[in-house]
Amino acid sequence: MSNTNNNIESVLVENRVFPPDARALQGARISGMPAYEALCAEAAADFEGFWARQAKEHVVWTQPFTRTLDESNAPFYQWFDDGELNVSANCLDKHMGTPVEHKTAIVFEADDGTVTKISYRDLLGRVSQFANVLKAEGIQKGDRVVIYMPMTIEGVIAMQACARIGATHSVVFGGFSAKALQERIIDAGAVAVITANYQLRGGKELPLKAIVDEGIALGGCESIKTVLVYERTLSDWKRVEGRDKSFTEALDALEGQSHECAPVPVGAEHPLFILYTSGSTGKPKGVQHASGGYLLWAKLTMDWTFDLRPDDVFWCTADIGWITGHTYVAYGPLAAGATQVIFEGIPTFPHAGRFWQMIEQHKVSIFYTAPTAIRSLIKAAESDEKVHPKNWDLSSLRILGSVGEPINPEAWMWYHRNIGHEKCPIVDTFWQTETGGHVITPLPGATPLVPGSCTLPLPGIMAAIVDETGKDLPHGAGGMLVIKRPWPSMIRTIWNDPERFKKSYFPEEMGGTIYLAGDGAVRSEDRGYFRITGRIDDVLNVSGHRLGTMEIESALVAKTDLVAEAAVVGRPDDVTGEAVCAFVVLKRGRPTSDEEARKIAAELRSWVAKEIGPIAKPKDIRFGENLPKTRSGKIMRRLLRSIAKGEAITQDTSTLENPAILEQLGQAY
Ligand code: 6R9
Repeated sequence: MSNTNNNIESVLVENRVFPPDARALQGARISGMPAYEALCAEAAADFEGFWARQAKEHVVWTQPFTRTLDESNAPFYQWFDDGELNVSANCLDKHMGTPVEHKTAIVFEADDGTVTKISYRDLLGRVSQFANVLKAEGIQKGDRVVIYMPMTIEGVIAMQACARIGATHSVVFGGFSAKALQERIIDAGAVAVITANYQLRGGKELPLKAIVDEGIALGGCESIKTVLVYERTLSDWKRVEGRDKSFTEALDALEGQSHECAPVPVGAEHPLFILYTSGSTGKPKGVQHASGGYLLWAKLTMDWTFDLRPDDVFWCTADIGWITGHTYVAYGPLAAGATQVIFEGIPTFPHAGRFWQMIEQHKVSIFYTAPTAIRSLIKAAESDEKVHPKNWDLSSLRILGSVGEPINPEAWMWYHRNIGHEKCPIVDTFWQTETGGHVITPLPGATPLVPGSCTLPLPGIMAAIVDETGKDLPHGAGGMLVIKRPWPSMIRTIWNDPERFKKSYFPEEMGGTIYLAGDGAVRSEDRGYFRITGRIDDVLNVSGHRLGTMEIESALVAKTDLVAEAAVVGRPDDVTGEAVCAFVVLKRGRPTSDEEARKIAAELRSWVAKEIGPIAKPKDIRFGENLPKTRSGKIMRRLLRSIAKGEAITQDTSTLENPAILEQLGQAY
């Protein structure tokens, strides 16, 4: 990947260091490196004691735990397993009778700029009422509920209401297709879908409920008994009698009944949610998280990584359809009693200064976004003075964050100068759907920052870089990122597929108990800082979204009237980090004109959008008579990656049956 390679080169010579200044150090929860090191030492000396202390301090237990960590069935680790709690009570009820009760929990800014605020007290009321709706629909503890919602207060309410009654939610990102939704409903065995009639993004009204109908109509979704519809807009939606209800109707039906809903205590290991993510095979993995350990992590990392203070205004721009929107929108900020901003729209509507305008308007003090957003806003600011961040007052900012993919030092420096005005620490947080929350990240009041590096593991996270056999590698040597000991918010299993869980994350060659992240990494020789070099499996990272190459390949070959064979690789892209590049063999042979090639490419793109979602659409499509293969018939992916990048071919191509295809594949549509 030339982009990443450039980044690597610039990071290799990266010797700029930004120690925390007086403002960041002062009053920080973890102030200075000795404080960080003391926590690490405590965790190393008494691992279980350390986590027990954190879990007692940060979580309200209805039944205290006596066992901290059970490793008897590793890698199916269990944390605090005889304890009981309710996650929603830890986010809402806990604050009643404290100064947080009447504090604003959520500042919601709609796509059109309308602002709505809700206090912790009122949010508790809304979540309780909606939890009563779920109960009235017969939804019980342990049932799975699919949530297909826009970024709204109601989306968070839906998640919290599930947690309140012990139902396991599975949020599906609103950009996923009917087919993707159907697959997730079936795999999770969901009994209900919570959705909205439409979502509003960039001034456009996009259907959600209609996609739910379409997904269910694809078949196999008989488990679904209820579809609850939030009427986000006034537009009509089609109703299936006996199955569908609007939020208003469902709430009206409870008229006269108590608005309260006692939180249902669940065991610490009770599955709070399943979130599907891409892996190396065609089928997405249902990453299952527990209640106790996950909630602990959401709360703890708000304190550690963001050094949250009572008067902060926190804004994480992630959608609730991704893990970042789970931990740092739906749970973490509420568990920590923060005021947070939730934004319905997109960063470029009505203009590319929207983020900066919102920071000024809501006096945001902690801003957490993805490198891809930063890069696209840099581009916009460079081409149009009017949307440059200098036009807005960003002095409320105290801490900046980055997540989702490696941030290149150039983007880091721009963020530091133009958004942070050289005063705000940038926390480059490395983590994954599977880790539940941050695992390797700077601490704003302690860690000297190096652009492009996620620096050091959080206390208690035993991260290391190893070779294929699990042997530690010296600093400076690139290898595989692993975490050698379990941690409370780790993935518990893959829903319905414990074998895949073991195979994907705990390789036998390494002993079967060490967590393999799936990323390559290297530690700097001087400080031992981690730098993530990218995925080592067949997973692409496009705009911070994980996409499996196999998933896209299966979608392409499912277009059986057109496609004979397909291979998908990633190539670097200045804005999205990586871009999807597809190599396709058509049944009818190669297109005979540019016009035909463009037409088929467009058809294939919309097909992939239908099969998976618009985010998976290939940016480049190249047509060949066949694909370059080794003698044993394996697709030469390394060669495809070189072609996709447009770089000189250095691989041995002598085994190619048909060298002419190299030329054919040179043209991208
Ligand atoms: C939280 C989230 C996980 C993958 C991960 C890695 C990449 C995330 C990163 C980063 C470098 C960072 N990634 N944060 N790479 N620096 N700060 O994004 O979860 O969607 O599961 O993606 O994203 O490759 O393995 P998820």
